[in-house]
Amino acid sequence: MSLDERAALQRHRLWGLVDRLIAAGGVQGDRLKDAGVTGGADIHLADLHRLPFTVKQDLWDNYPFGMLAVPQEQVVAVHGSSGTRGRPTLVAYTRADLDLWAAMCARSLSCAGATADSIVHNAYGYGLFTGGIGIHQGAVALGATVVPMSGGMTERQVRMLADLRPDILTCTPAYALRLGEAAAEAGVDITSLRAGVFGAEPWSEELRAAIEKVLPIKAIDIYGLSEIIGPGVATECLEQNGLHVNEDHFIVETIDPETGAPADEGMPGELVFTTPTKQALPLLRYRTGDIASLTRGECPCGRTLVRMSKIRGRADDMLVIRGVNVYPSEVERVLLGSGLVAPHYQLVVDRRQEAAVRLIVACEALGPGDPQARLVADLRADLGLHADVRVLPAGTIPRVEIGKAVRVVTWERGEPPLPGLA
Ligand code: DLL
Repeated sequence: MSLDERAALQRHRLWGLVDRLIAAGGVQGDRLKDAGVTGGADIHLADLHRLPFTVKQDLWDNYPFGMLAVPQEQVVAVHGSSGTRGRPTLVAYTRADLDLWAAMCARSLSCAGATADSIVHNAYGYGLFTGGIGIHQGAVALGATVVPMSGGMTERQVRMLADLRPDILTCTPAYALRLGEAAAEAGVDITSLRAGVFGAEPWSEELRAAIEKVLPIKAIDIYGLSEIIGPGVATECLEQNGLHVNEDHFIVETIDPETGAPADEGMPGELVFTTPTKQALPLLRYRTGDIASLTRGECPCGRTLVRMSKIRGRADDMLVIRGVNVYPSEVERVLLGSGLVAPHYQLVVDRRQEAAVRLIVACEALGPGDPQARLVADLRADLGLHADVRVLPAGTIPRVEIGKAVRVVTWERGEPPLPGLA
């Protein structure tokens, strides 16, 4: 679609959204009225940045169904995220929302080269989490064959990879690594695979390289969050140069997380989404907490959709260690970039002495030799980070079988969270 055509479509849809929110009369409608907006006809795309934000706290305050913009009998499904910390965030879908979600996930899969002839091995978790069922419905909408594996039971997964010969693998990046290693250990042939669609957690370019080493695939990044729809908000194409945001349905902005002012194009900022076509839970300017940058301009693949960078991290996942701010994914980049350690690591924030919080980087060496001193120096040179690096025996760092990887753990008192740290 040309940029002008899409802008016209977005404006038309935004108009409808503003009218619906005002008519629904919930927290978002009230805020619009307080801001002096009487109807969607007043609002052009250029005015979007003046409209009120919506935040996760609004969903919690109105839990479970207080933010619906349709009568509850029109809701056909709920999903949610348990959150690595804090309360669950519950979201709701009408039948039309499920159709939209399936179409968006079908787009994501086709970004990775999937077609109606594909077999999609789906190892995202099925359940309240949006990953499994979202991708499942997308594969069905595409006309592909979906294998609904869910997470865990890795041996059985490897067996199915060998027997059904899928071309597309969908799971978290950490589990992709696990599956790659398990397939190698079992000595099975997984050369049918062509692409993997990996997301739900931050992952660096270095982790991508590690995955592409153990699996014969292009590793494609998919981004989404329950509040906006689930997976299918943005996906890389095979060019692997940024994630195309499905902005005909999810209008994206980046803002300065401190001031809320628009961030400049190409500069990192907090992603903010507006969902003009969702029915049950449409959101106006929803602040995600996720940090990325946006780039306009055509991609060699031909898509004109705005592209977002890989997520640097969530604003609330940032670690502050002796005055240095660092995202876990930045530590991952330095560790894996060294080529000296295996792609399994954990960051232990030692808070046993509140006045002297320190970071212990627990990892496993790839080969003989002790990379400890080199990694300490690299982290200091690259990130200004003073960290203790502990190289542990192979297999010590817990491997991800189900759900999202836990990259950061806190040590508050007592025994260390991993053996060998004391
Ligand atoms: O994780 C939806 C999803 C499922 C996306 C499967 C991709 C694949 P939630 O559980 O609500 O939804 O968690 C959303 O996860 O705000 C980000 O912080 C993080 N996240 C999701 N995808 C990525 C990604 C799903 N590709 C939260 N890179 C988001 C980095 C991601 N972080």
